[in-house]
Amino acid sequence: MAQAKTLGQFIIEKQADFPYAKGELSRLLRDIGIAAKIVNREVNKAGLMDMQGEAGSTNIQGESQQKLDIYANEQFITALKSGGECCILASEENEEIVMLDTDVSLDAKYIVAIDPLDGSSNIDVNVSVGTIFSIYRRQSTSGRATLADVLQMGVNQVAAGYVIYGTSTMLVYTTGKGVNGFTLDPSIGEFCLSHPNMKIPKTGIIYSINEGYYVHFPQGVKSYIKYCQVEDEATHRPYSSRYVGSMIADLHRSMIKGGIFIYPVTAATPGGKLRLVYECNPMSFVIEQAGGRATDGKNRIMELDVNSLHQRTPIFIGSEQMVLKAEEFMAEAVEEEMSMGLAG
Ligand code: P6P
Repeated sequence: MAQAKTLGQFIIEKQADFPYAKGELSRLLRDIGIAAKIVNREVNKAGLMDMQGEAGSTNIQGESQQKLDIYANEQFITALKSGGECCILASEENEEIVMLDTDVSLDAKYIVAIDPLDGSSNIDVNVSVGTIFSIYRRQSTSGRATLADVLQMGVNQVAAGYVIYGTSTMLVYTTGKGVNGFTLDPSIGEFCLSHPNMKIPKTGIIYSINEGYYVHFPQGVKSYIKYCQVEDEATHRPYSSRYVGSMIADLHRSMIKGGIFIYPVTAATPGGKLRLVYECNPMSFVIEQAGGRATDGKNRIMELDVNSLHQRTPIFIGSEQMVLKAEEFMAEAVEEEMSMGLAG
C-alpha cells in the first residue's frame, strides 16, 4: 500500500494555493505539528509518568491546572519560539499574551492563539483531550506586535485546527480552502493524510449538551432539547444524547457523524463558558469550512467583536440544519418573552 501523504508533504503541496506564501505559514503549521507529537507522547503515558493530576496552580480562569496543561503549553511555546514564524502566542494557560519575538523572529508575521490541552480535567479518567489553535497575520506594520494584533475577529483567521489525542491522534486543520485530517502513524512518527476534504453532514441525530444544567438554560435551549427528545420517525427523532465533557471529542464526533454541540449561557456562566479567541473561533472556522454552522444562538461566532483575550461566548455549533433549528427555538423564545413583556 502506498505511503499516505505526510502533513509536511501536504503543507508544502498546498503552499502554492497562497500567492503571498513564502513558506512562513507552512513552517508555522509544521511547528504546531511537531509540538503536537511531543504532547501526544506525554498524553499517551500520563499515568506512567506522574503527569496526571493537578499541578497545584490555577489558570486565568481560576481553573486548577493539570500537570499536562502546563507541559503542553510549554511545548507549544518552545516550538513556536524556535520556529521563528510567530510573534505573539495567546494561550488559555497564560493571563497575558506571550511575546515570542526574539531576534530570530523579529519580522515574524503570525499570531497564534491556543488552548494547549482542552478538556484536560478528563485526563485522569482516560477520556480524549485536545489542542485547539488559531492563526492570524499581525495587522500592525511596525514595531512590536501588541494585544490589538490578537484581538481580531474570527473571520480574519488564516488557519485554524485541532489535535485530538484519542484512540488515535489526529490533526485536523483548515487554511480557508477546506478541511483535511491527518492521523499520527506512530511507526514513522508522522501525521499522515487520512481524511481528505472533510465535510460535516448537513444534519444528524446526535445532540451534545450538559443537561445537568437544564434548569439554568434559556427557554429556547430547553425547547430545543425537548424537540430532540420527541418521537418523530420522519426526522429520526428522538435523537441520541452524547456529551463527553471535552469539546474537541464532541465536535470531532459531529465532524464525522453529524450533530450539534451547544454550550449556552447558564446561571453559573452568564456569558457562556467557552472562550472565543482560542476555542470557539478556531473550531468555528474548521466547522464552517467543512460545511457546518457556528453561532452564539443568533450571531455568527466568527463575526463577534473580540474585546478581551479570555472573553467567553455561548456557542451552537455543528451540522448546519441542526444549528438552524436550534436558532429557531432561540428566536421563538425571545419573541415570546418580548410579547409577554409587552402584554405585561
Ligand atoms: P462542563 C473542558 O473543561 C471544556 O472547556 C470543554 O472542553 C468542554 O466541552 C466543557 O468545558 C465542559 O464543561 O461545564 O459541561 O463540565
